[in-house]
Amino acid sequence: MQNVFEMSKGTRDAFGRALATAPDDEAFRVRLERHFAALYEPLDRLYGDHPAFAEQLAAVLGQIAATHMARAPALRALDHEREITPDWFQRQRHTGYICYADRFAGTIAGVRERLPYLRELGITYLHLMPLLRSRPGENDGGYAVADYREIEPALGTMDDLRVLAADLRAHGMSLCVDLVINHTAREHEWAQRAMAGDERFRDHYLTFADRTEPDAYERTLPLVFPDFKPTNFTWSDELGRWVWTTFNDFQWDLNYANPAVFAGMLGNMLALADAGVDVLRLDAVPFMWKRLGTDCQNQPEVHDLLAAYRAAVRIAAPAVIFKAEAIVSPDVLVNYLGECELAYHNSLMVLLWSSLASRRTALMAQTLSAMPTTPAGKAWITYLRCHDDIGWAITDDNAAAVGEDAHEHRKFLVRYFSGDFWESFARGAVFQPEFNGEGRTSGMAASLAGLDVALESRDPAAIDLAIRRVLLLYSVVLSYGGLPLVYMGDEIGLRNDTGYAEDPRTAGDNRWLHRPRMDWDAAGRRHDPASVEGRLFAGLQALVAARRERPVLHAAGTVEPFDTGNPHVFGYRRELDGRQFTALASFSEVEQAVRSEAHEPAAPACRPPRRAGNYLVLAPYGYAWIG
Ligand code: OTU
Repeated sequence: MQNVFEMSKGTRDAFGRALATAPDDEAFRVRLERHFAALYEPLDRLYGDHPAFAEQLAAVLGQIAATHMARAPALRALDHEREITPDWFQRQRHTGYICYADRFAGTIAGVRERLPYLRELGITYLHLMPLLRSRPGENDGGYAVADYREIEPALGTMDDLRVLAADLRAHGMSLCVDLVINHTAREHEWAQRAMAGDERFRDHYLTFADRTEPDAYERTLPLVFPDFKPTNFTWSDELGRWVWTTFNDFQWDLNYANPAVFAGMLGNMLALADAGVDVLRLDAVPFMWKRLGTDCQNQPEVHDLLAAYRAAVRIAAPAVIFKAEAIVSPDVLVNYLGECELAYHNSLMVLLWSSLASRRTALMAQTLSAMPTTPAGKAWITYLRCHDDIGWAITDDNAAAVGEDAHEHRKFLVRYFSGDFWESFARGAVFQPEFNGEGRTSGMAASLAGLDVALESRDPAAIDLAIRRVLLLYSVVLSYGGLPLVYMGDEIGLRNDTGYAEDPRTAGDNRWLHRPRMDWDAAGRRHDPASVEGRLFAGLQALVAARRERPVLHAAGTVEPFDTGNPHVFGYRRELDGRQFTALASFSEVEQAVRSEAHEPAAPACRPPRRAGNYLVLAPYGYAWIG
């Protein structure tokens, strides 16, 4: 074996010890050697001085080997296939769908029955929102996990998940699930044992005898949910200590400076890999490491943790990839593609909505052009909406470069999308109004794009514009570059659900406005071309099909926004292996023209624009894919 020659002395010695206890399985040994440095070196940096390092490293290696040896034949075959097809998730064949299993289809078994619906839309990747057993009562939409080895009983069992994963696999589809890695519910066994007085488990969390340290941290620590609670710490009577709780008071942040926490969470990851999950969405990763005097996000140690996890899973179950959920500013976002194959492009999402409100595309073109290129072999998750609020991550520098004030623009967006602006078509809500003196935004895509207001007015022209807005935004999501996700219900224009206010478990959190139940009656109208559902479904289906046909949309291609000469029209070019693709997207409700020289249709276009002399004319909220 050859990789050993590239290891440093310390790594090689550790590798020698690891090999001595490794199972006698050639594929495993080759992989262990190939990825050992990527596993060991970050762990050594993080925990080299910790008294339990040797013991926990042995536990990590033991779990990796056990997972590999117990891997089902179908998953072993997939491991092998993906090792020789490492770009599988970058391919233009893939389009994803995100939903809560219960809201979409009641149970995990119910989801299986609805797969034909997803396939009809062209979906090949299914992200099911948290489905592990969460705490009873309020649980932040499942992001407060009490047991990582069990499925939420109302949704089914681990076997149901296994069967769903196999079914998806048989149809060339993959399965993504959430792994809430930054915190557990206070009902989790680790927290329970800590509260029962076990010091070993107390060290799984970040706890403090008095306010001295919390106050010191809080001098530079922002609040994610300022309207839920005024501090990042929660007093526990059982512990007699303050506990670090970045999110809700029942979500206890884990102490990743303790190698037992690393090893314990790895076990949870590997259990999901064993169930046949393809993609792990790692929740809230920026918060995994704390440092006094900082905002305690995006610390270098977070990247060491992710790198070590990445290597561990790559050795045990190489079919599995990671999706980082880091909703951070555009300058640090790309770092998450260092370790994870996928990361949410929240900048693109924010800029799409920003352009829709302002009808201007300069900020979008500026911000996207200034972003570093996507690391090779990785892909953005492009999306329009998800179960979370929209946090208006627009930096001062990018805003200033186009003559805007970032704070004022963010305030404008929050007002605009809550409907509080004279000509706003949107009907969203303000989430966490205390946040930065600005707030954030809740609401379904269709509602933010004006469908509620239009339907109430019974004005066919207004309804038409709302539909066009949703399709325009999805035209960019599906072609900008990356793995696109459709948020459940957007394909039929599902609107805000105000029912959340009646249920005490959800009433305090208006993100439930955009977590409706699937409306299968409405979905039943999807083949009626005169209905809103029919127009959106057919429009999206056509975009997904057009994407699939264009090899240039493989995520390995490059993308470059360009100046279309018209402030309302966003233009970008993609290129891959000599193939070219140009897209135009008009954020205006009236026709817009752009000079045609720069984007001569070289190949058949999807939605070809009308020609008028030297100009291409885009319909209201029109888009064109050329090439
Ligand atoms: C995530 O979001 C989840 O998507 C949310 O639904 C959860 O409430 C939360 O974690 C806690 O588990 O702050 O406003 O940079 O922005 O992790 C949503 C990442 C959030 C954070 C993100 C978080």
